Amino acid sequence: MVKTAFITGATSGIGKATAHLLASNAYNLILTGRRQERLTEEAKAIRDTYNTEVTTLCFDVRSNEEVKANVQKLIDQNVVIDVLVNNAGLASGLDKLQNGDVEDWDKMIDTNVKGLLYVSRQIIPLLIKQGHGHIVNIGSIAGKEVYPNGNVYCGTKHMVDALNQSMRRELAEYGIKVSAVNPGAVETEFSLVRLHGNAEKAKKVYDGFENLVAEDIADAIYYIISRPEHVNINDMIIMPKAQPAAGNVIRNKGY
Ligand code: NDP
Ligand code: 8X3
Repeated sequence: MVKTAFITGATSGIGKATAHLLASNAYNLILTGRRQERLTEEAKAIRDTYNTEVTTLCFDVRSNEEVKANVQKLIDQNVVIDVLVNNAGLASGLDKLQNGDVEDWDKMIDTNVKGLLYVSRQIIPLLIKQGHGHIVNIGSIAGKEVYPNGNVYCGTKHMVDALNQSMRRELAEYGIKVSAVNPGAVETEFSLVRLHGNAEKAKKVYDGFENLVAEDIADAIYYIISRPEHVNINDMIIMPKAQPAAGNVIRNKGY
């Protein structure tokens, strides 16, 4: 039986790598993000390479109306969703709280917390109706620890951690599995976005140590969803060898 995965934030980084890995393992995909041209390009590349079905939905997870309208399209087509990867997210700014930009805070809270809630609110009833499904929430080491200047981003990811635990407790009785992956530093577009497009500064975040790559996290997500049905991986923390804790990177040691 071919399975279908719904991945938010599939236009870049972890979401994109997960889309490719799942397609290579015969999953059909529903890929979402705000950049339609990237979705179109990626869908074509995946179909051409893996011969799997790809649906793209272009919407902003911060808009409950857009989320509802797009999930409704799937409901109208009686689509079965086996896996939901709640991945869309971002950091915006890296300032001390007293210097923080309220627009940055709103972006992070609206995307990482409210966006994840809006998507989950629409998809969970489908999974309950189906009587099966697996939700993988992408948290962060920033949801387990905090570090200076991480304040609001860390707060949003602590909320993802809490929601992950809540969902698992609420959904087990419906046969739905809930897991989280919490990575440390992964080189994606994450730092470029966090540093408001400053590519030079973003590159420096990964200087002098071997960061994780998006494929490392995709690999963990695939591991989680490919366990036998009676096994659930509740929570995973994945760090670069050179990052023993949040905000703590050992540089220039050759690893
Ligand atoms: P990228 O910036 O490379 O990818 C982020 C993805 O999220 C993009 O596809 C983007 O798509 C999507 N996205 C962002 N905002 C919205 C929105 N409002 N509506 C819809 N989609 C949105 O970063 P990563 O791949 O690194 O990040 C993925 C997840 O991993 C995030 O939740 C992040 O917090 C988490 N994470 C990242 C780590 C890292 O070090 N990179 C470490 C720990 C966790 P588009 O712009 O097209 O909308
Ligand atoms: C991203 C990882 O350590 O930059 O969630 O907060 S970190």
